[in-house]
Amino acid sequence: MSNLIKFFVCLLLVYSCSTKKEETVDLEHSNVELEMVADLTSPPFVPKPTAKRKAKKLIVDMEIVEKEMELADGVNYVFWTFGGTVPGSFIRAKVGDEIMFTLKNHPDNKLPHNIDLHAVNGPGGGAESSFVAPGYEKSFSFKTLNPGLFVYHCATAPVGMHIANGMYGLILVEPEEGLPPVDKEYYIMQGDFYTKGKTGDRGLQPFDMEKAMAEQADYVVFNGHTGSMVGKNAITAKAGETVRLYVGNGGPNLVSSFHVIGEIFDRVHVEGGDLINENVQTTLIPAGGAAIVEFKVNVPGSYVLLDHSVFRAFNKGALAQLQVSGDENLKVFSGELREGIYQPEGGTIQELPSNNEVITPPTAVDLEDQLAYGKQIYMATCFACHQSEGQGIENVFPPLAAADYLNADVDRSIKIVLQGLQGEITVNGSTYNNVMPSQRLSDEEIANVLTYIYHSWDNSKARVTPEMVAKVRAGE
Ligand code: HEC
Ligand SMILES: [Cu+2]
Repeated sequence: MSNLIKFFVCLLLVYSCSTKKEETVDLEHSNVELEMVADLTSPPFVPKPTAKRKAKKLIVDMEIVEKEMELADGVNYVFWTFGGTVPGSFIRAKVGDEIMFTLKNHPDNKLPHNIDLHAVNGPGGGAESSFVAPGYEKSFSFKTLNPGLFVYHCATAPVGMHIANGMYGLILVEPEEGLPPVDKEYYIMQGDFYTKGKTGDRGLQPFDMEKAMAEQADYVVFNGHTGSMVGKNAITAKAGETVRLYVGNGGPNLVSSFHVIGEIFDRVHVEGGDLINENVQTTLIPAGGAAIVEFKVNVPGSYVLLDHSVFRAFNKGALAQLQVSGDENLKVFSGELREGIYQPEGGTIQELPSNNEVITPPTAVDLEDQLAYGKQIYMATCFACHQSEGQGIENVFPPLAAADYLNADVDRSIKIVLQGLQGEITVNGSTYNNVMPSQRLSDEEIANVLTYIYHSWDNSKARVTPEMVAKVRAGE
């Protein structure tokens, strides 16, 4: 009997011990919880609500990736991205969070970048602390003082070019009590794109600085692609559900007149802030701004999201679909449903033969070969910045046409292509202080492209051989 009592006492002890242990484990656990790794999502998805959690140290790890992706059907573009997507990964924080931000620049990237978050109170929005070269990472921290939906973007010169190439995204700072729960949440961001070719021209399209400066967009798209949320990629909801859209506008130039055909926004957080407007048809989203729109979908069907500057929607790509399933509600809507009224008109999809210039670097046997191969490399690599006739762009990219700086020193030009260039230089009497990335080209390719440049546009007709490049590469 007493043995049995002992046994029970023991059992109780063990039990209380173990519960105690659990308690201490729990405490430790909640200490760890004070630091939390942020869940980052790709568009059109957003991370889980912060709900009622307390403010924390929030660790955000983001990697910049420069990569070729499709911009429209048959049209490719080299995007510069935060996290591999356009727009970049969605960050969801809470007011009072201390964000420990680490920005990594992938070693295969060609350019330095940084990040300016509009949610930051501090110089440059983080841009100065986060400037990072390929292969490096930078960390900085900031406290989220204001709730709201904020844009982040790269702010490395030329800033417009970095943004035009897709370097923007959204960070949501939820109020202390969180946002009211809804059934569906999505992440949408508009951006305007400028290509060398016309809207719809196939193949790999380089960025066009002149069109960007003239604000003549070839494409205006949601989430980096004309079809990002169309057809099988449409975002979805069920009839009767509440939908919240986090809508940003990366620009670089255009303002968005955001509208959903067949819906009225029950609530709009105007400009992403605290001001709430109700029963809104179209909300204006500035470049570098955002809005939170909320509505209840009452009846099933296909709802088109667009920039109501309609040529952008139907001819340049700023069009997406919300597909709502469920039962009819004839009290709310009983019109005849016809499919295919609002479809993109295909201005962006032209049946042109693909003239994607492939650069296979054959060995040049004579000057004529060198000029031909050199031109291909120029058009694929240097042209985006130095322009088609080597004329450059005032204050941003120096000219290579009749350029005193270029003609003064051939070895120096080789070195610039091999290693890149930054710091102030003077070309034909104008100063430039910018960054040229090093170019990943072979000795032969560098010899050809420089020979082509020296033989074009009133330059000195110097001839560059692969041996000369090899010597400079070896540091001789
Ligand atoms: C991303 C833009 C960019 C690309 C691509 C680029 N450059 Fe440059 N380049 C620049 C910038 C910016 C400068 C000036 C840097 C400075 O201010 O220090 C420059 C300077 C130069 C210079 C010296 C200044 C002059 O006018 O003579 C040469 C030579 C040059 N680049 C050649 C090339 C060649 C050849 C290519 C292609 C293989 C190329 N660049 C690709 C941006 C670029
Ligand atoms: Cu950048």
